[in-house]
Amino acid sequence: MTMKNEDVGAKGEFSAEVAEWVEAFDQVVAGGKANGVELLEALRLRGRETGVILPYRLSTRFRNTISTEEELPYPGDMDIERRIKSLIRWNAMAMVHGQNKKDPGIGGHISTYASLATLLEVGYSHFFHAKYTGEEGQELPGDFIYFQGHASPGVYARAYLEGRLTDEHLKNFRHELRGTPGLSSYPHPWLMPNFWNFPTVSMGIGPINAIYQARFMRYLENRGLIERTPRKIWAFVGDGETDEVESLGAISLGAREKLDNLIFVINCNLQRLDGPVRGNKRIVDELEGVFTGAGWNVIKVLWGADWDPLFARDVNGLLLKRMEECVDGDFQAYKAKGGAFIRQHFFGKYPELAEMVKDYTDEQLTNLHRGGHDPVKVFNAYKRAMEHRGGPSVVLAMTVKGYGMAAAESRNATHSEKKLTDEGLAAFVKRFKIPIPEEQALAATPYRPPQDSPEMVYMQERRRMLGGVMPTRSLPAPGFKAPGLDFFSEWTAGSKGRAVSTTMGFVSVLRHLLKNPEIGQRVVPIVPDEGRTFGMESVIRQVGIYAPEGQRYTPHDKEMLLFYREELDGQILEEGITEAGAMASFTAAGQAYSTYKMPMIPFYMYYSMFGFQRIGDLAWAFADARGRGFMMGGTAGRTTMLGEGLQHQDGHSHVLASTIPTCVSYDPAFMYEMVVVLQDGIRRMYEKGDECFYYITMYNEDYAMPAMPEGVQEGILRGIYKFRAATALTAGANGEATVQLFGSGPILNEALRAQVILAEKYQIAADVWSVTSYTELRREAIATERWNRLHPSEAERKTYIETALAGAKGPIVAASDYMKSLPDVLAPWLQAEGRCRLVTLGTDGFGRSDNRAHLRRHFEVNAESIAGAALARLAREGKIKGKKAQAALAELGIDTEAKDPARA
Ligand SMILES: Cc1ncc(C[n+]2csc(CCOP(=O)(O)OP(=O)(O)O)c2C)c(N)n1
Ligand SMILES: [Mg+2]
Repeated sequence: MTMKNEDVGAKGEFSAEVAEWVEAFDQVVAGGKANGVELLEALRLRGRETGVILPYRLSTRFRNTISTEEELPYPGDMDIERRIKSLIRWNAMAMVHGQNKKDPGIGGHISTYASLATLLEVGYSHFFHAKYTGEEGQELPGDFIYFQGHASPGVYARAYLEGRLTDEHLKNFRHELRGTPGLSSYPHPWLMPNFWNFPTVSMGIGPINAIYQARFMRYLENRGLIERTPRKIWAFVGDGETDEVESLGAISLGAREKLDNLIFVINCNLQRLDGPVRGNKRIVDELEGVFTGAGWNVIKVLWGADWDPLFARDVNGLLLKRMEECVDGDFQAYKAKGGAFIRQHFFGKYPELAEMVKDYTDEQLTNLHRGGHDPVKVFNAYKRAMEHRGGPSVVLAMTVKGYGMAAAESRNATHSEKKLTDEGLAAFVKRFKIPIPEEQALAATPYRPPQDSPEMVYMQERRRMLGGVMPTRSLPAPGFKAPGLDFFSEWTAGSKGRAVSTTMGFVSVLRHLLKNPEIGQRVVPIVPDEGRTFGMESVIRQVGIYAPEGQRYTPHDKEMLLFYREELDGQILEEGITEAGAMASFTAAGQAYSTYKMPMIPFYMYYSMFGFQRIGDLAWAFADARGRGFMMGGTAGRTTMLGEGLQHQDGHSHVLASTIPTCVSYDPAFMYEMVVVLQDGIRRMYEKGDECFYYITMYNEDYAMPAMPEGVQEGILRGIYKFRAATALTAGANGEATVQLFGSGPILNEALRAQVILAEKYQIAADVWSVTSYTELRREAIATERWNRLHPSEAERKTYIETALAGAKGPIVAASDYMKSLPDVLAPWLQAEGRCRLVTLGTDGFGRSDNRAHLRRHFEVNAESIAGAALARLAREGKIKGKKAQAALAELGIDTEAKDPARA
């Protein structure tokens, strides 16, 4: 064990008596550091016995983790690298500035990249591998980088220098809809599919996705699907961003699974948008404690080399003491106010310190660097992080927000700075020695030196050595052939009268898929501690739970057939209770077709209530990342998920799913519907390469699954088909239907029961339709509508819903286990005689804990309510008498004066 030098206090801080003890300690340490450790341990134990207990501290002294003596020399040409960095700084700033001059208010950020430049550039020149070379000279894939999203101007500026982006691109920053090619504000693979890989700008999404990416990389390696490589996942994170629960909430996984392929770099510029991150404390101390506690290797880079001589003279520890008296609000003020202020307020507090800097000019004091702006310190930190084994590393780098922008440096308002004044531009050019004439400086013209200039040659050479430019995202050819529907014949044949749920059915489909010789290995079942809820014990037995350490214990249920099986090459990602973590795994797996060139089929199975409303932003980022896979919303439906009540009963996930453009959602009633959707989903995403993913609800109500009728496949996929025509009924009102009943999920069964009630009791014929996706129907309808709107001179096209319903007469009663707004999305296309034909029943309102019968009565989606709604509507249309309908409601047991469930 090595002792961190910063833990050792300077003797001058202690009383004479204590100093003697410290000296004695030093003598012990002189005999070997292990002796020192032993002594301290003994003292700690003795202290306990005597009641002297040290408070537990996870943070060390406010100094760099790596001492000057331990530092390795810089391997690059610092001077040339500084010039390259300056050019990037200039171009990043010029791009944002120029765009805001042209188009005020278009936005962009200058100050974040200004603080991050050295942290990125040291990486670009020495660490970020686009490729590795294996021991036999073979090419191995490279690192992944999660960039701080709003530092994107700097990433673009480097790509511009590299010649990957043109002047046109820079002109079109944040003008994506005007000139082409445009540059998107932030990292969005959806918008720049050849450039960005990982969406990060929604704070917290980058860090959690990076952690699970590192884990998923190991998963693929341990399952033998990809080669083990030295590559790393770098995540650049804002210090303010760490307040997001997603940022720190999963860090313990990193240490638990020994993810030494993961490096966080936290850009501690001490500020966020409004002001200081921790004005009254030090964010670095806090983060150090949190990450150390979670088992990470923490490397602090606080002070630049120009502080080294001062520390060297700080024999009595007063300088360090002074630093530790300051809080981040003070550090910010020092940078904002400059040398004279620093002299007076920082050094001036103690005469010895004032004396220490008496030969320094104010300008020198202003320019005393923070560690994150010192390439040597940053290089050493990264190197140590790269070489660390057995767990992840975090580099806490102290920087200055708005570095180099005199008037904006460290100001509270700096985050929102988008333009510089003429003086600011001139000062920038001077400070960073940008070789352009004044006129171009004032016009904020981007500058790229000639190709054969030393800077350009050096920069290209460094990237060539490291395998190429970054970031890039390549689009591989579509993956593999999907199994045909015959592969799913067990489910298209129906359950032969056996009552099963769609959840149970899905789990059996999953087991079957896992056995498929072509694609079984690609399936990634993901569960956040709900495997048993979905009856997945048999899947656990079949393919095991992924556990990087295997199973180091004998499970208590080992003797049983379905024991809890953990394996190094287990296939299931059992996440524990973290929907966000599970979604991050889903994201890593759903992008694998591009990131690892290894198309994987993740099935993320979860409690539907804890889906989109809980991890909605991660799902949005998944779509942005062009993720593919299946989100399986289990225990779905406000009335089908019985007993659990308000916080568990989901009646709106389909509404939320509909908000994500690439999310294709289905609410199947029967297993044949589900397998038709699954088969088509695999075909579309992995064979055809469609940019989409799926949300499918699955329920826990058991009923007999019918065999697939003839000719329904297209309807299932497009969203609606007639399941049982009125004429198919053997009793009651045969003949042409005067009412249409729509049902989805298990509520289709209620519609079928309503069909019988209407026929037998009231001699009213109704057709029953299964609506598998209101959202897909609406999307098709609005696309058709748009075409009609834009082509008034051509023959009007019919929407699919209108075509499907052609000839179907009468009012339409639509019922589902979801909110009324779901069927209502079709209202514009369901009109007749100036009136909407649609009567919607749904589960608006808070859930209740009770059984299904009571829940469906309460939410008015049971068969009686459906039949009653049809009768009431027929009465309103003058087809039957109002009194008759009223009496029918009473007869059907409907409490007409009950409180509206939507507000109950
Ligand atoms: C979830 C979310 N909330 C708010 C924002 C708006 N926002 C963008 S940058 C920023 C401040 C970032 O501060 P920090 O993480 O410290 O980064 P810095 O710019 O200081 O490097 C905020 C609030 C966002 N992008 N995402
Ligand atoms: Mg910050």
